[in-house]
Amino acid sequence: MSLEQFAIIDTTLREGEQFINANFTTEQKIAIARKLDAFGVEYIEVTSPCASPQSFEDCRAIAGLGLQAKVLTHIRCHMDDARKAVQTGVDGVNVVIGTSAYLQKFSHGKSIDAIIEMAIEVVTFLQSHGVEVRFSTEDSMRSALPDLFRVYEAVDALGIDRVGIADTVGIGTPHQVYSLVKELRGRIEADIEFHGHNDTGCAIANAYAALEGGGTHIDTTVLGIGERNGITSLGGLIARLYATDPKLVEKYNLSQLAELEQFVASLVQIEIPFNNYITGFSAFTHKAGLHTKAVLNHPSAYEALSPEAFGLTRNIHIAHRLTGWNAIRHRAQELGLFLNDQQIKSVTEQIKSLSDGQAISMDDVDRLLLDTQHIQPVGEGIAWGGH
Ligand code: HCA
Ligand code: CU
Repeated sequence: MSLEQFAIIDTTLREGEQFINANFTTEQKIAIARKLDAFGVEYIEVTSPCASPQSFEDCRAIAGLGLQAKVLTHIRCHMDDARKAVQTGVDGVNVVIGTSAYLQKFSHGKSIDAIIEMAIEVVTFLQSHGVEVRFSTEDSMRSALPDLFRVYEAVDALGIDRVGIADTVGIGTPHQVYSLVKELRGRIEADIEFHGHNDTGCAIANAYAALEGGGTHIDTTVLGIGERNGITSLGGLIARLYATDPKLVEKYNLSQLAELEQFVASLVQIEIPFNNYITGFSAFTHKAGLHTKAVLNHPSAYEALSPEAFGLTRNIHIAHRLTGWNAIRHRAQELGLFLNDQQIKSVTEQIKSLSDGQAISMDDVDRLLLDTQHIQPVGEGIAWGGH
């Protein structure tokens, strides 16, 4: 039943800071945190206080903002880090250590037994400071299952709040993520968080599969920014959930998504991609005649998501050779013109021929319609309005 109960942990201020162009000032971090809070994410994760002196101060500043969202920081499984984390005033601490053979060998050199020993010490220490605690296994999808379960079961036995599965290199498929979460759900009591990278384009699908398998918390960033090509995007997850059932995301202020994304995009100097979920510039543009006809009759005919729900509008694109006469008739009505079907069809043919040779604009379409109106014989048409 996690689809009904999930929470979003937005990590734009931690994973997002690992995006190549991210170099947020304190003021920018605070502005992002406030916008995320206004959007309604349940958690905001910020960079480790151990990363740099300013990171420590920023973590403290954000923890002290009095946001609705809980503020988490993210640390290595190390007592020095844990001691620093509890000095920042955060609500919770996300602890991580690699469990795959790659990371055991090339990152920290620790055995699974040693990892469990450190985990117990760090988690117990954090619990004694009254913060929410999560323990995650970095590179989970390439870790041996018996190792993963041993680690998760050891921290679960401590009464930990949450464990995390991290698809650190974005290699998992939805089916694999679903199976892993499902199996884990049957073994432990704690909540289950999923953090998925997007190297192979599955980050949103994997996050959704995690929820279907019984996961409770999903990591996102605004526009999916993060290390390499990033993780599950906040807007993408929202789109996926909205399409399943708008009620699942009614707890969020959906009309603020576009502004939040614009803000972060400008800070990290990127354009919002044309094919972005919800806010891409063509996300609600309908073009082919077959589509525009049905959308004008009933938008859901070709829309899984309603632009209005996100404070956006749809665009009916008709100035091209794939256009259809129903959409041209609709445009004539918008212009206050009354043309009969034969005239509309004739204008449609003219638009198609014209745009076979060159790109044409909406002005060209309007001019053809207006010209047709002017040449029609007296008594055959009624002008509805000025133009
Ligand atoms: C990283 C760490 C992490 C941590 C995820 C988590 C990952 O590689 O920078 O804490 O669950 O992707 O493994 O972002
Ligand atoms: Cu990550």
